[in-house]
Amino acid sequence: MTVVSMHEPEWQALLKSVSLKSPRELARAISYAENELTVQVPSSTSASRVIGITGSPGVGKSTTVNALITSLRSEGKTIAVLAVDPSSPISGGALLGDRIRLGEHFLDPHVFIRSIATRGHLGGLSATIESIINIVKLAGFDYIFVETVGVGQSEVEVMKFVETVVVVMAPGMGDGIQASKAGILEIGDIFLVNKSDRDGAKETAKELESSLHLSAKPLSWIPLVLLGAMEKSVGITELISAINQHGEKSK
Ligand SMILES: Nc1nc2c(ncn2[C@@H]2O[C@H](COP(=O)(O)OP(=O)(O)OP(=O)(O)O)[C@@H](O)[C@H]2O)c(=O)[nH]1
Ligand SMILES: [Mg+2]
Repeated sequence: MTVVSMHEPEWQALLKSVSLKSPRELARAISYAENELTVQVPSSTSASRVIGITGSPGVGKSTTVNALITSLRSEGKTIAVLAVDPSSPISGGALLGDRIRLGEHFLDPHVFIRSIATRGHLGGLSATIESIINIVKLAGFDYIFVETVGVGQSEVEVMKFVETVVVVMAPGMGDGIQASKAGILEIGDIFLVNKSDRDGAKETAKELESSLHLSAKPLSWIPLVLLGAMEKSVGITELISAINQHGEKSK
């Protein structure tokens, strides 16, 4: 998509028109922010909950987001999903089709799904993500999920802009060791050991709990470790309640 440069009044008008009912304007504003590193977006006072979902490739982050959407939609909540891949310069559609398994929700007008192309400008990623989250907040969704792949430094950067960080892990992937290296243990508010239908999930959860215990600081929030099988929505109620509980605590 070619993004034409905008004058300030035009940009302000576009921001004003961003709402739940105008996905087109929302998409346009996001594209603009993706391309213009210096856009100014007023930080919103909206009540949207912003939740980061991170973890190694293939652990089930998108499956988790999918299960969250299904459950929250049944409560009438509105949801936006931003899928960020800091390591990949691939843009838009292809990435989205590949990475997000949210097919059934694409046609739901109360669910906004967007892949964020970072076009390799690592330095600008944080600022861009912050602007984009603020734009989506202006639209007033109940929940905004930010999915980012991997457990490296750039994911840690992205997670600075969310209120609640859910780290997804899976049994038998050596996630515990990787996590402690990348500082994921420090940023996680909730740890979901997914694929509990597979061997080793309980052990992974136990290992994780002891690593968290070792690195424990005096905290106002003690990170929660949950087990789940998101493909079958097993543990989804507990996950949503943990997310909401963390939101209450951080007010
Ligand atoms: N056995 C089992 N498999 C699962 C579960 N949840 C997800 N999977 C499978 O794990 C694979 C990866 O799931 P995704 O949700 O795409 O994982 P992801 O973390 O979003 O992957 P990337 O975005 O590529 O990093 C898929 O084949 C899923 O079907 C689960 O609860 N149990
Ligand atoms: Mg994914």
